[in-house]
Amino acid sequence: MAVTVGASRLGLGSLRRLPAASRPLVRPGTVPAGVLHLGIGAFHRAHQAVYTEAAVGAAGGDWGIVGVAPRNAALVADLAAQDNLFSVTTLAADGAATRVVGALAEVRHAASDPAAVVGLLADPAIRVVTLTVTEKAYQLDPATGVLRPDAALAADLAGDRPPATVPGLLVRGLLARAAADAGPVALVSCDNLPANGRRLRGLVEQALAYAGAPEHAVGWVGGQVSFPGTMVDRIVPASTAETLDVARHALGVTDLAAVAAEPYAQWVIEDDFPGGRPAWERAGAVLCADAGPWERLKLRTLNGVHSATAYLGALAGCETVAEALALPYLADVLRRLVAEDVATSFTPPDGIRVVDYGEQVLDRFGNPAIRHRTLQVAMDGSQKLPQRVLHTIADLRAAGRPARWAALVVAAWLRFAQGTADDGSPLPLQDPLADRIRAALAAAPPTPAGAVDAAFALREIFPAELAEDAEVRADVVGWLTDLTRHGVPATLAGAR
Ligand code: CS2
Repeated sequence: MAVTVGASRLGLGSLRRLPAASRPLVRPGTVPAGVLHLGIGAFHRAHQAVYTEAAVGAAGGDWGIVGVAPRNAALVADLAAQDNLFSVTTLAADGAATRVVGALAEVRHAASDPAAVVGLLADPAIRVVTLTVTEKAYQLDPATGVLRPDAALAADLAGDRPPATVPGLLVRGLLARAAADAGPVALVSCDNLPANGRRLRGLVEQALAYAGAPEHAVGWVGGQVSFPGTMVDRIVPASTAETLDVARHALGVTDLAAVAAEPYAQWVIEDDFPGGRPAWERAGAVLCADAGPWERLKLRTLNGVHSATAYLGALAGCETVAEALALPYLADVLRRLVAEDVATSFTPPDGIRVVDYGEQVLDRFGNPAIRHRTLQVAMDGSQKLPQRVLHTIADLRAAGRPARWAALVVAAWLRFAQGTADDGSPLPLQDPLADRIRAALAAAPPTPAGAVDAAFALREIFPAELAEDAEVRADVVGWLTDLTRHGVPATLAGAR
């Protein structure tokens, strides 16, 4: 007899019917809010929400999360209809496990209700604000760290409308918090940027100045707000219909906010929380004084190799990262990128060998259960290349060393940005600078050297020092010539 499962929806009412191993670690709805999170995408739900739930489960505390979606109204509606519950499916190569997470106390939609978010930022109960808002939200010149607001942020900071951007919300919220003297708070960037804490501080301080904030408010922020840096890590692809199917199968109810992730997770956090924090160390996070070495390790190795795999894989017609890794010779080339370029470009955290870390990264990328699309990782390349690849090149060149493998990644990005895969099919350039990049390439002479010179002239991406380095230029032109003439497989085969 056919039984229909999954007709009902995940929510408080269906918790009792879940398999015991799939139930939340805390009683949902009973933990008062203490954390405000901006950007409740898949990554937050499978990372900070999981850590925070485990911390509260182990050590208690009023650290429920108020989750804010800047734009995605459907996600807010889906979560609200599920009493703020969602599931995380952990996908190991040899099986999956699904658990409902009870970390969210509330959800909000910033675009339709900015006043609620501003109110929360000024609420004394909120003592930690975490952010996953992607690289492009920070709007700082990568070379100088100077705020370069786009039109939307400039309008927010001019103050003649309700804030529509994340920095705009932060500024308005902090001004309200200062006016209410609502107690100290930590603003915690969980985005994949180097020195993300310092960057967020730079953004907030400059945005306050730009907005003409009164001196006492600026002083209050200076004394009451901390900006701990963090390194976050877990591979969490965008959810698909298949993700929801797997969750429904495991739970017996429908979860429209389900996410799936790899088993591995890491969180390194600078311990600077003037208003207190969840006991994240009880959930396996590392609390330390300086997350910098961990950030460099992760951004240059994991993310650098990820981007390399994504661009080369997409050009070769591979849909997923795991599929791309199986391209002949790609893993060999990535190993040389790690051993010869990445590992020699910086000093890793004590006790870590970059080459071993790189092997672990390749293992994680090869997980066949994770269907991470190359095009997802390829997105926003202009915002990712600096910390993932260009800093490696800059440090190697400053030490007088070559950066040949890192130059291959730049060439692969450039060929991707030119818009056609090896088989001639179109590749989408999803990037905040897409128009600038396309225009520069369209105006360039139709040769690899012409394309490299045009790209290197984009100061928002390539600092002058790197762009004027003849050896780097020659390496990138060489690789781009190979990729253009022979395609990815032959380039990799010839590269060994
Ligand atoms: C990826 C990251 O999409 C990307 O650019 O490189 O999201 C990556 O999966 C995470 O940083 C892993 O922690």
